[in-house]
Amino acid sequence: MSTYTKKEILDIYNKPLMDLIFEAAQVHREFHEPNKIQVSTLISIKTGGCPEDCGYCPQAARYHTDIEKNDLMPHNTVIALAKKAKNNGSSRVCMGAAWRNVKEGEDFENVLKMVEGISDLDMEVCCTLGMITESQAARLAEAGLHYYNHNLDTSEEYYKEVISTRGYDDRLKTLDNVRKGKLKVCSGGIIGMGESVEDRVGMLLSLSTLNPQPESVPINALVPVEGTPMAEEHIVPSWDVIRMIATTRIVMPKTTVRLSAGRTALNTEAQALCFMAGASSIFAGEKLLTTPNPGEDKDAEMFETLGLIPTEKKKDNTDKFKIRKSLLEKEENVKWSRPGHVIERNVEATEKAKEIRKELKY
Ligand code: SAM
Ligand code: DTB
Ligand code: SF4
Repeated sequence: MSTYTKKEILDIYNKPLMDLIFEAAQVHREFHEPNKIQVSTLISIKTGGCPEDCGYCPQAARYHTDIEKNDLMPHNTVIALAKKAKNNGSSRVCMGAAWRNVKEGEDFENVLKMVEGISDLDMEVCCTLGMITESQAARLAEAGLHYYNHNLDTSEEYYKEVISTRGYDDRLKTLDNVRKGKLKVCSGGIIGMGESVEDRVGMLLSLSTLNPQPESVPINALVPVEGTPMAEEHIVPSWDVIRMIATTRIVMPKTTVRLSAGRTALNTEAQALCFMAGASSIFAGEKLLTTPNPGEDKDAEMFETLGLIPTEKKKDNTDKFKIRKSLLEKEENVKWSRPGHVIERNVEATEKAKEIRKELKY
């Protein structure tokens, strides 16, 4: 894997904008279908009351923000929201929980069942639950999780200005656990938090030198929220979002670049330049986790205007997949209460079952 130095990434970021977009678009077209956009829907399965002090986050308990706090959402509600998301064209659901880390116990067991339930809807599943251990990552993978999101957020140097309750090393350790647990890595960050261009580039250096590089990199523009320490930050100029997306695309050619939080501040023209420059995914719906997002109607209009097509879930819904999956269920003695609801699975899976899971990436 060839990677770029910090100086090289900085030079890319600072290119004349037309050159930067053109170069990024060339890389994008080499590895991705330029008119296809993967669409994910976020579900905030546990909202607010988080013990961490991330300066941007409305869900930190210590900031007085106007969000509705909730304990873990019931299984049926999550599945109903996932079905709705599928009907609205999403191929993936990302469940977010305002936890510092995943704790063993009832809540984690319930999250595993949610992962199974969504995966049985033939959708891809992603989670962002805070820090996790390698064995928790492995259990999520076994339940059918595809990606785990855990952002580096900014450069190692600027991290201390944003969060004091954990360090950059903690973040990197979780990413390592995610990899070892055989999950795909989704990790990116936020721009517009008062960081310098060097910090943006520092974050891209950290991400692009992970080996292997993350399969997915969300680029968020800060959504300043009343009550958080970053409430008074200015909305980041759209040019910075476009530069950041383009640079990400060039230094991580194969990754899915997600144009994430902050789209309500971008008009269709600015988003079009982001897609041109390599963004290949968005979050759909009226709400991200707690903050506003453009909503399905607006996005449908934008897709129509730009001739973009939402991608479907990667084709594993083949007969071969179904046959192998039913064999796997036999191997693991899976018992169902009704379709989609596993009530028992032999966790001491046989070697054969493990092999099939590996083969199916399931
Ligand atoms: N608690 C988990 C964690 O921190 O990893 C998962 C949830 S957390 C809300 C997921 C990500 O949302 C953060 O890492 C951050 O990048 C992004 N985020 C949170 N608040 C944001 C805001 N106001 N604007 C933009 N992005 C934000
Ligand atoms: C990511 O990088 N952005 C998404 C997803 N990963 C989980 C979350 C954005 C959250 C924005 C603030 C909010 O809505 O609370
Ligand atoms: Fe908690 Fe995650 Fe928000 Fe930080 S970003 S306060 S860890 S929910």
